[in-house]
Amino acid sequence: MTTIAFPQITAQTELRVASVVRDGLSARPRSLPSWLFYDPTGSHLFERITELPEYYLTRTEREILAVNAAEMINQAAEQGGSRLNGNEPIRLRIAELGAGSADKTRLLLQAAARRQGTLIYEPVDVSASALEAACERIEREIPAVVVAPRLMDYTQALDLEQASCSERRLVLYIGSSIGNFELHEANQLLQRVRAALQPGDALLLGVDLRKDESTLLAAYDDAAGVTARFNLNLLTRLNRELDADFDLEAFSHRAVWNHAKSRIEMHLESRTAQRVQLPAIDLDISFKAGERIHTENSYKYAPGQAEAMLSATGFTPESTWTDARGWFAVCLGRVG
Ligand code: AVJ
Repeated sequence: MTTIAFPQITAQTELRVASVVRDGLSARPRSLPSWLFYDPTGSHLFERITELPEYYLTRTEREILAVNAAEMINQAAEQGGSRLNGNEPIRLRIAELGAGSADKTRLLLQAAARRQGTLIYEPVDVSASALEAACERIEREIPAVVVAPRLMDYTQALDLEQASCSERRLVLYIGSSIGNFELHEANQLLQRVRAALQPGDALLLGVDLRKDESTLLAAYDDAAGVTARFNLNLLTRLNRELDADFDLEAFSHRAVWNHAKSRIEMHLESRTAQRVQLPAIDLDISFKAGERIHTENSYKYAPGQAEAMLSATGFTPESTWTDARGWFAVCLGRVG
């Protein structure tokens, strides 16, 4: 699908994959960026992760949204002053970073559609197939929503056309996707979002909070082994796309809690001393037994930290919603 509709983007992605893999596997310690997980198999495995009993994140955030969606929408639309003079009601236009599976998004879109009748929803994603799937699903499930897909890599640039003066934009960045970024990168990303918005616009940010280590580790090393398959699928992808000869049996999934950095790390650990060849990028690597490739960071924030990040990047934190256990937080930040 992607190949037919967007050949340039496919070619760009191939070049980008080759270049990040060459850099990451040559570096010490070796690492690969976590966006490489999301090929079609990886995206499917991630959907399965969100349903695992140990993976509390999706369930917890969905519950927060289910309870508070109407309040979140009303607040985004009505608080924070207005750039209008008259008393014409403000209409929201909802953008989302990452098209996701839109399962949680639906709760917010429904609440907004209830408030204002119809709604424009702009999912922003680098994957044309993810956007197509989101359009199809949302328009079928919520007829009051018009989907306006935006094909771009929001980690590189965010370019949204200016909302009309009777509209206010609400950007969704939920699912603790921001947790994949180092703190300085997360700040840059929020600054970029801020720069794409107008005064009065808002950002709804979902973040996973710190909790006991055993709960965190179980969420990233589930009993059914789905997360292990998700992690190892990265090697399958390199075998396919870069002609590599990774032996999947010779690597193990590792999830580690890095307390100093307050993040879960995922690694792929070489079980034995071995050589791997990646002829497409002219690379030949020797792994020592126990040597790791760092494949993901998933930051876990302290209470108040997300609000501090919003303040530091040009937003005013207005409200935070959380669950009874205080495991996950959804924060509304306003552009002043
Ligand atoms: C999609 C980045 C929120 O960090 O929890 C799930 C990805 N990695 N299991 C996360 C993931 C391993 C997930 N995010």
